[in-house]
Amino acid sequence: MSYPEFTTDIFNYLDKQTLPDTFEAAVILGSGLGGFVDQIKNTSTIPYHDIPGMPVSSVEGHAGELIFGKLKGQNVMAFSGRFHHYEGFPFKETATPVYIANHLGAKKLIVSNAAGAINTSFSVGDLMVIESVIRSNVAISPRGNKRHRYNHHQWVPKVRKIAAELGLVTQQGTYMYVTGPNYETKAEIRSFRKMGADAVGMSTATELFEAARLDLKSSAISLITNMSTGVTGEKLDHEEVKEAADARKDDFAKLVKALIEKL
Ligand code: CYT
Repeated sequence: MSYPEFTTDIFNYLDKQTLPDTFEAAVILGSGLGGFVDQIKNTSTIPYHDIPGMPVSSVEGHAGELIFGKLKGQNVMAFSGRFHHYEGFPFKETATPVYIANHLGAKKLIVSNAAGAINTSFSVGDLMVIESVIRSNVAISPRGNKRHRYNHHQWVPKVRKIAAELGLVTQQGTYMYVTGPNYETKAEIRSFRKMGADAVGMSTATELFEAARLDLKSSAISLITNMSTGVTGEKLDHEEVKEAADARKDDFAKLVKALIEKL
């Protein structure tokens, strides 16, 4: 298995902790979706800043935590707080949770994010299962691989079936990755729509890319927290993103729980 060098210290530290040999799933929690960890039982929490070599987030109040515990009797780990390229992390560091998940024996990875809708038939609060990814910055691969591959798309029909069984309606679509940190311009959104994108966000692409490289089965869900710039003519703000995430957090938790069990 090949991991970037900075993971050595992280793995050494985690290998000294008393942890299960395998985990049914690892979950990366997007903006406003951190409340999911309340679902996990018998938790033990490691703050990111206790882990030597772990990237340290610059965003105030978002130091981040790695949570281990049980969900429906199965071992899970959750990353509350991820690493965005716009915070200054090199792309390979934005995939740190993926390296950790794979190293600690996670059988699958569930990635979530808050995203803006480009597709005008979407609504705030929709859950979009990510089918494919467009990278506004095609240099996001941390390792300079010529070939790109993903595996999350394989699981889209199954994810949507699991959601439907819970009575949850989902969208399916293409996630446009932008580096951020600022929201997109109206013209950018218009051009992304022409390119075939359904939602836009500033995370997830590198994580999915690296999961596939490590043969870690992955699936990704966007929570539509706002219509993207120019769709409604209203101004975007971070509060709106948080409110939308809050309103759907129970359904999101229900879906992730079912995916951990059934995917
Ligand atoms: N919304 C979001 N763009 C948006 O419009 N959550 C990320 C990026």
